[in-house]
Amino acid sequence: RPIAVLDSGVGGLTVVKELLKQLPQESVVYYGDTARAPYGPRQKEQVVSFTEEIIQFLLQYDPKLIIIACNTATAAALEKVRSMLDVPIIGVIEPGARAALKATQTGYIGVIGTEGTIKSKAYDQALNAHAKDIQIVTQSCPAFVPLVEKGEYRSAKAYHIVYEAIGHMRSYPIDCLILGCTHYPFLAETIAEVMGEKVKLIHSAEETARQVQNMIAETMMKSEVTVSSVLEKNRAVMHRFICSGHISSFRSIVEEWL
Ligand code: DGN
Repeated sequence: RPIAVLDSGVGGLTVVKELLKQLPQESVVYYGDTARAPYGPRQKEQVVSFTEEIIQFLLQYDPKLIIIACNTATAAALEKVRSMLDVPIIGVIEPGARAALKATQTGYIGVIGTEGTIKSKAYDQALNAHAKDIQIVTQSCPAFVPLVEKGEYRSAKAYHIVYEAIGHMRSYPIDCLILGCTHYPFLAETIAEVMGEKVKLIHSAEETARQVQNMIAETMMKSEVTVSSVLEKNRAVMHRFICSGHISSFRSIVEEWL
């Protein structure tokens, strides 16, 4: 049974990349809603209904676990869809928040994401659920996703745009900055240059894959070795990538990023 991953477009491939690295024995089925991306500026109700639709579609692959690999969709829809499903489902917000809480020493955590994610306050809630004395500084960065999709990660223009958006965050004693959007890991070097070396960047994708690894290990420990699990272990690993928009640009991004 594969791990199903969904995203508004190509950004969730950063989570797939981590899964392939950390869990090479697992099959993945990925759905990128490229025809309707970006989700960032959309109304919450619309993001919820798109997410529900995609999950219904992915259930035909009988996934062992579903990952909403999009911060905007996690913020809008995770709670609702979780209550409707028997399959375990996780988002990318909780793992990122947990990693930041573990890493911070000053108690000041920065969060950057799309307008939808920042407006939802989902990271604030996830951080405050575990620690009350944390100071959270948030900033939406609508210019970052288009920058990444144009392949501008390290240019002077990229530095200027990143500086304009988050340079002011340096006036707080932030020691952790959550990259709360699937696309931002591509800008990590530029973001690090702007924020300075004392700020640790938290990659939600990496943390999410780690949580999946723990969940799978736990289930394996709980279940006895049955004939079907032995058979499953011996099955070939297969990855499937599906998108709602044009296949050619999606295919070339999958090939380039993975
Ligand atoms: N995947 C989205 C996110 O992580 O918030 C970014 C792309 C978008 O839909 N704006």
